[in-house]
Amino acid sequence: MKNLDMTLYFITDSTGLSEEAFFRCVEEALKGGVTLLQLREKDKTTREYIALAEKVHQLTLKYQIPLLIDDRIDVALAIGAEGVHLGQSDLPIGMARRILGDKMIIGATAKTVPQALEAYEQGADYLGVGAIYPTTTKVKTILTSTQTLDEICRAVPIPVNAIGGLNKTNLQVLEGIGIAGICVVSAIMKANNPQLEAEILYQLSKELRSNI
Ligand code: TZP
Ligand code: MG
Repeated sequence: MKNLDMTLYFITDSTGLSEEAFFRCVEEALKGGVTLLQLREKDKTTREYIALAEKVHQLTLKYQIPLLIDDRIDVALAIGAEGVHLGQSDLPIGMARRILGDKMIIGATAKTVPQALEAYEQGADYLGVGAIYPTTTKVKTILTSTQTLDEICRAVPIPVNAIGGLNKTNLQVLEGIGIAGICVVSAIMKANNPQLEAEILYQLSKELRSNI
């Protein structure tokens, strides 16, 4: 198993932001202590995705945080990212593992126990499970109950992160569930002070884990 700090997993979304504002937010989040970062772009061409990923990678390397690329193993390989995150409609985890080898991080989305078991058996390093709450981030998703989240945590030995509509005011529903951490997009991307928000979320996520 890889030694991943999943405490605060930040997923970026550049929608509606200038490049300057986007990078300011990403760097502030890194300063605030996010422990893993995913670049998630849905509307970029491959060249645009690569150009942005290379710049984000310079920042994540500076803060020594793994960079994962959403959906695109070609982009991850091209820029030398630390890993990828794959959804249920993306390349199957087993195929991605064969292409990427053992060292690269592969994360998978799972919304049910069977999906979680399959992703684990095919070589996923961690799971993202949600949406726990409705989300304003552009995503095709359905809600996952905290009961299912709990069952998934018990079913697989790899780290499981909760995702979807999470922010500093609503993490109580995760208490007592064996998650490794939380994933957030808008809580940090839309914060007035992304660094402070990341600091707060990091502490809250750590407290959640210590109370399991
Ligand atoms: N997968 C399930 S919910 C979600 C993804 C990518 C988006 C989460 O975004 P936010 O802004 O933290 O609700
Ligand atoms: Mg995806």
